[in-house]
Formats: sequence, C-alpha cells, structure tokens
Amino acid sequence: MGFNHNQILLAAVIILVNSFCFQALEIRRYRFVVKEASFKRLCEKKKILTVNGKFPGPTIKAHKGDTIVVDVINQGQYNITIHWHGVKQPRNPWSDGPEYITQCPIQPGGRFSQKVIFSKEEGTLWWHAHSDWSRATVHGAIIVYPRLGASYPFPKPKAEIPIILGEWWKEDVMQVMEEFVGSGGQPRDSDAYTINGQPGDLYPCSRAHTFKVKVKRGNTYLLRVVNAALNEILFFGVANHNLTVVNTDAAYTKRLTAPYIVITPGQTMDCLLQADQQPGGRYYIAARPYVSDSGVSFDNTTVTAVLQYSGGGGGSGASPELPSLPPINDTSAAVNFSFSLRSLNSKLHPAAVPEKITKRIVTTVSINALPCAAAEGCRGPNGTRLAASVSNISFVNPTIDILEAYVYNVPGVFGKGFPDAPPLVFNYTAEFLPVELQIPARATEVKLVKYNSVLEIVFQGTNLVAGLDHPMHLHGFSFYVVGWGLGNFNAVKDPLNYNLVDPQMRTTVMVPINGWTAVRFKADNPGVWFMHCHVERHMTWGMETVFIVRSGRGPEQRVLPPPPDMPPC
Ligand SMILES: *[C@@H]1O[C@H](CO)[C@@H](O)[C@H](O)[C@H]1NC(C)=O
Ligand SMILES: *[C@@H]1O[C@H](CO)[C@@H](O)[C@H](O)[C@H]1NC(C)=O
Ligand SMILES: *[C@@H]1O[C@H](CO)[C@@H](O)[C@H](O)[C@H]1NC(C)=O
Ligand SMILES: *[C@@H]1O[C@H](CO)[C@@H](O)[C@H](O)[C@H]1NC(C)=O
Ligand SMILES: *[C@@H]1O[C@H](CO)[C@@H](O)[C@H](O)[C@H]1NC(C)=O
Ligand SMILES: *[C@@H]1O[C@H](CO)[C@@H](O)[C@H](O)[C@H]1NC(C)=O
Ligand SMILES: *[C@@H]1O[C@H](CO)[C@@H](O)[C@H](O)[C@H]1NC(C)=O
Ligand SMILES: *[C@@H]1O[C@H](CO)[C@@H](O)[C@H](O)[C@H]1NC(C)=O
Ligand SMILES: [Cu+2]
Repeated sequence: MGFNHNQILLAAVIILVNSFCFQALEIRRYRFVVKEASFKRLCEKKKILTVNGKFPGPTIKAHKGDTIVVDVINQGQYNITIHWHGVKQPRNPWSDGPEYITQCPIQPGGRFSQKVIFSKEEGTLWWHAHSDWSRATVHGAIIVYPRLGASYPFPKPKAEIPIILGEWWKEDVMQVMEEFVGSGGQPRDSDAYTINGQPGDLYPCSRAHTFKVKVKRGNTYLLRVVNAALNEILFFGVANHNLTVVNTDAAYTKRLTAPYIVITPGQTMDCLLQADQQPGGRYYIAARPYVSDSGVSFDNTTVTAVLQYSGGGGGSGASPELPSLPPINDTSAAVNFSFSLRSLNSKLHPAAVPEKITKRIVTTVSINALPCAAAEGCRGPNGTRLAASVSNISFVNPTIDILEAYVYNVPGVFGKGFPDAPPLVFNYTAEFLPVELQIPARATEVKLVKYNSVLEIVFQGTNLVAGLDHPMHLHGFSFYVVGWGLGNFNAVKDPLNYNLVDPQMRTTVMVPINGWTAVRFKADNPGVWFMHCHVERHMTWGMETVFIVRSGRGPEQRVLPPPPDMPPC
C-alpha cells in the first residue's frame, strides 16, 4: 500500500513538530559516576562506594512532570543498578533499576543512560542503588518542585533543609552482607546512624563534623526527610520544636503537627519547622530506632545534628537539649503516628480513591526459617537459615531480568503463580505457631494483572519466627492506605471501616507488627514492577514479589520501547 500526498505531508509535519518539541523541551542530564571514595567516620578511615565521590550523593532537582536523563557510569568494582524511588516512570520500567527485575546490573566499566520520567509526584523522593547492599552509601535526594508558576499548598518556607538519614558500618557493607548471607542469621548491627552523612556529637571523633543548620527566629523551614537506613524504622524529632508534616512520599497531606515523626526505610516526609525559639538557641535534631521485637539485636545509638539560631550572646557552650522521643519499643506511638496521616484532598490536590475494586489480593508477610545446608550449621533459630516470604513464597532472583524475559518471551525465567490469597489459612498472629509452618517455598513467581484493573492488596503480618513491622514498597505506583489493624484481617468486617475519602497516598507503608495494612491503586502503568519490604535484610531473605501490569490496547497504554543501551546479562 502506498502513501498519498496528504499522509506524507502529515508525516513531515509530525516529524517537524516532534523535533521542534524535542529541542524546545530541555532535557536535563545528570552524570552519576559510581566509584569508591575515602571517608573518615567514627575515628576510622574507610573506602565506600559513592556517586561522584559524595556521601550522600548528589541531589536531583526537577519540576513536576519533567523528564531527565541520568548517565550512570560504573567505575566501581561491583555490579550496580540505580532506582528512582517513588518515581512512577509511566510506561518506562526500563529505567526503574531493581537488579534482575527490570534490568541486568551495570557491570564494572559499563554505563547506562536512564530516563527518569516524573508525572504526578511533587515533594521529596530519593534515588538509591538497587543491587546487593550498595544502597547503604549509594543514595541521594530527589526534590520535585511544583510546576513553574504553581506553588506549595502552604506558605513558602524561608529555606529547605534536606535531612537524609543513613546507617553506617565500620566494616565494608558488602562484607557485612556476605557474612550475613553466609551465616544464615541476623546481620551484624550497624555502628551508627547518620544525618546527611554525619553521625553527630554522641559518637566518638564525630563532633567536629556534626551537621548544623542555621535558622533565624520568625522563619519557617521545610525539612525534607528521607530514611535511607538499611534496616531500621526511625523516630525523628527536634528538641523544643514541633514538626508539621505536609507531604509524604511526594504527595501532599493534611497538616499533622507532632513532637516527633516515625519514618520507615524507604519513606520520605516533608515537615515544616517554625523557628520560634530565642536567638542564640541550640537544639538537637535527633533520630533513633523504633524496634518492636525484643528478641532482635539492633544498633541502639542516637544520631544528632544541631539546629542553631542566629543572634544571641554567643551561647553558654552547654550541650543542646535532646528531643524527647518515644521508647524504642513503643508500637502504639509508631502506629498511631503512621496511621494519623491523611491526604490533603483539596481542590488542586484531590484524592481519587477507588471505591470499587477489580480484585483483592491478600498476602502474608512472614519471617521464615529454612533447613540449614551448611556443614558448619546456620545462625538462625535452632540452627536454621533465616528467610522471609510474601504469601509463603521466598522470592528467588532469576539470572536474567524479568522485564526482558517478559517482553522477549524468554521461557523458564519466572512463573505466573503468585496467589491471590495465602496458600494456607491459619491464625497468622497467634502467639505460638507450629514450627513446620516456618518453612517457605522458594520460587520466582509473579502476579500478572490486567491494564487498568483496580487492585486492593492486603499485607497480613504473621508471627512466624518473629512478628515484626514491615515497610512494604511498590514500584511504579503510589497507593492509598485505606485500612490497617492489629491481629488478623477480617474480609467481612474490616473493609466497612476503610477510609475511602482522604487516606494517605504512599509508595511505602508500614505493616504493623502482628497486624495488617490494606492499600488500593489502579494498575494504569504497564510494566514490570517490584514490590518488596524496604528493610534490606528482609529483602535479602526473599520478602518480595513482582507485579506485571499488561499493556492496554491504545498506543498510550503500552510499555515504551527499550532504550538501546540496556545493560547485558
Ligand atoms: C507542640 O504542639 C502542642 C500541641 O499544639 C503544644 O501543646 C506544644 O506546646 C508544642 N510544643 C512546642 C515545643 O512548640
Ligand atoms: C537503648 O538506648 C536507650 C538510651 O540510651 C536506653 O534507654 C534503652 O534502654 C536502650 N534499649 C535497649 C533495648 O538497649
Ligand atoms: C518496652 O520495653 C520496656 C523495657 O524493656 C518494657 O518494660 C515494656 O513492657 C516494653 N513495652 C512494650 C510495649 O513492649
Ligand atoms: C496519635 O497521634 C496524633 C497525631 O500525632 C495525636 O494528636 C494523638 O494524641 C495521638 N494519640 C495517642 C493515643 O497517642
Ligand atoms: C527449636 O527446637 C526445639 C526442639 O526441637 C523446639 O521445641 C522449638 O520449638 C524450636 N524453636 C524454634 C524457634 O524453632
Ligand atoms: C489468634 O491468636 C491470637 C493471639 O494469640 C488470639 O488472641 C486469638 O484469639 C486467636 N484467634 C483465633 C481465631 O484463634
Ligand atoms: C509454605 O510452603 C511450604 C512448602 O510448600 C510448606 O511446607 C509450608 O507448610 C507452607 N507454609 C505456609 C504457612 O503456608
Ligand atoms: C554481575 O552481573 C553479571 C550479569 O548479570 C553476572 O553474570 C555476574 O555474576 C555478576 N557478578 C556478581 C559478582 O554478582
Ligand atoms: Cu520486612
């Protein structure tokens, strides 16, 4: 079939318009060189993996709806991938990053230009390595400002202060991971938490470099808080100041004023701080963990930074006051705060909560124990090897990525058998559970869902091996947190109490210890999307699965073509 003149003319116009738009649309490029660099912390010098030699790495700044390109160049000695945490990447799973899920790793000497497509996100997000435990040091903030001409739904703050919470080991973190995987037990505890790379005054050899913020009485500041710690949920506060949460996971919230916040690994929170204390005043900004299980050993230290008021008479030199944070094991404080948050749900930022669902998927999230294969025994309970699962499947990473296997029909890489309900119904949160139930299946099973189906996922925590809090994170989407509770989810009664008006919208949500959380979203983003616990050790143990959202019929409903430089396996 030939083309007529009109078609040719139309094609020419389209090409012209496209190239014009392409030029007019300035695509900002970032260069991320992954390489080792030396840092001195806790009195010892150590080499860590970084981006551009910085820890934390560079901040990406964009406006709502922008597209940027990041050239990731691997000059380190490890395989690496980079994930843009909380960025939905419409139709573009290719650049999402989790290794062996959407790409094979960028090997030493390799590079990959990743297109990062912002859409509805507005607020603070972050980027991090999504391979092994590299994200301990390979991470940084992403700030998404309102579109040009638009403004925040709150008075413009005087300044913004990124607060990136991290976790530091004296040893090489890759070695910590290898030891941990080899032993079958818990990882060794970290030695410090950090705020913007610094442990602060309460740790040895750290005082001189404590992160300090200068503020002026009368001003309001925007704290952009990211929990980049590997394994711990944190309480965070500023002495003598309340924090007013206005945004979580890059979605606006109703204002919630509290003396502290609770932030899980993977979560971000924007908080207004009113500088209403006297000139010359100095106050500690501090964070320390929330840990619900008394049987788990953890790093019980406190990281600090200093809020320093300008003016005044030079100060007394006395130590600043510490904020009063809840007891380490205060589950009711953690749960109450986490589930008090609400969507802003204003005219400009409406909540659009699905009232009807296509499908409810009930999952269990469990810690498990596998028989130990090692001759020297394993360090899990009773000599077992610790594991973790979703719906009793401990996820096994394939050796080529699921996205490419799906798109190119490579057989044998993954199964489509992830269930809609846990394979066995039992009293998930009972105090004592039979030891036989602790052993999970090990497999690479994904959930295939139709384009535009409306999904509800219930995460049911279990008390197998140990009940714990699990921050569950979904790539490719934000979801509404419509319900939660302690004990077992009741499919008849609990949905009657859902909040379908103004539930918080998140990309990472806490599933409380021996409780459940229900989330809803529309599967309108075709692609391969990872879902996992953001506690790194649980992810290493297999607490994850993959959603494959099929493409729709229309041209705008299909996964974009792959970039030409996908890293090879
Ligand atoms: C924090 O807010 C509460 C409730 O509004 C108030 O009672 C308290 O005085 C505030 N604390 C500070 C330090 O401003
Ligand atoms: C953790 O540290 C705090 C403050 O130093 C202390 O009060 C608490 O007892 C410690 N908790 C545990 C479980 O070690
Ligand atoms: C928290 O720990 C303290 C001290 O170990 C203990 O007395 C208390 O019962 C614990 N609280 C909870 C809610 O487990
Ligand atoms: C729960 O949290 C909200 C918001 O921080 C607070 O106003 C309320 O007092 C808390 N309730 C309890 C029982 O702690
Ligand atoms: C450890 O083994 C003993 C004896 O076989 C058993 O009674 C106990 O329940 C086991 N504990 C765990 C945590 O598996
Ligand atoms: C499940 O276990 C919990 C905690 O031990 C208990 O309170 C509850 O009664 C049990 N539920 C059923 C249906 O047995
Ligand atoms: C999980 O699967 C394993 C292997 O199929 C089975 O032995 C175990 O009973 C299952 N446990 C639960 C809680 O479903
Ligand atoms: C790095 O990635 C390649 C490609 O997937 C893989 O073959 C290799 O085993 C990986 N190396 C390590 C140390 O994991
Ligand atoms: Cu977890």
